[in-house]
Amino acid sequence: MSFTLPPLPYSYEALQPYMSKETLEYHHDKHHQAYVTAGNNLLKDSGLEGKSLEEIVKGSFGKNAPLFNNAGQHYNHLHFWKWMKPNGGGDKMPGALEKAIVDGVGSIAKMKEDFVAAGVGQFGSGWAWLAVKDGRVVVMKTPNGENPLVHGATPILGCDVWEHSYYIDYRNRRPDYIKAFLDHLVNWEYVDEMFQKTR
Ligand code: MN3
Repeated sequence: MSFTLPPLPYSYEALQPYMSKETLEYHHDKHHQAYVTAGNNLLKDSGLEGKSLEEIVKGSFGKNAPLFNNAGQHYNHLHFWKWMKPNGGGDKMPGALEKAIVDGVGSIAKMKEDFVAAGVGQFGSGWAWLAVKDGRVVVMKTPNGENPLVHGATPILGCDVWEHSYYIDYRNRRPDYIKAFLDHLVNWEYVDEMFQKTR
């Protein structure tokens, strides 16, 4: 396979005022494109050509750092665009997903609190996650391009906390960015779609 950059599933203005057109132009067109371009170059002669993206992410982790960083970020961003939608966020979500979050984390409010704390507590660049591990929904954080796939879990929601994801709109206010992501941007139907695949 080779990596390709799909268009955003909404317009560049669609997530305003919580994520600006300028942020999406830089983040999607420049940053994600750079992971795709570098990933394709690094995939050549890596021994992982012909594998699925998930297999490349898992197969390069701890073995081929340059390829892992770019393939991991390609995976993360492919889903990140779909984990958001206009008029998203809030507490209204499919019932089975809500129940699994309550069972795993305690309550929706606790999940949001833990998710913000994970993103704020990730020193430097990385991601905050909801993931399914051993059949339970958990909150995780990872540095740089890592994701739950390489820690024995399946991601169902991720928030990019690299500065390129929020600095234009929020400057250094990372907590405000993550709260806005949860309250106004999350596409819970897509989270549920990924959750259902773990059942
Ligand atoms: Mn990013």
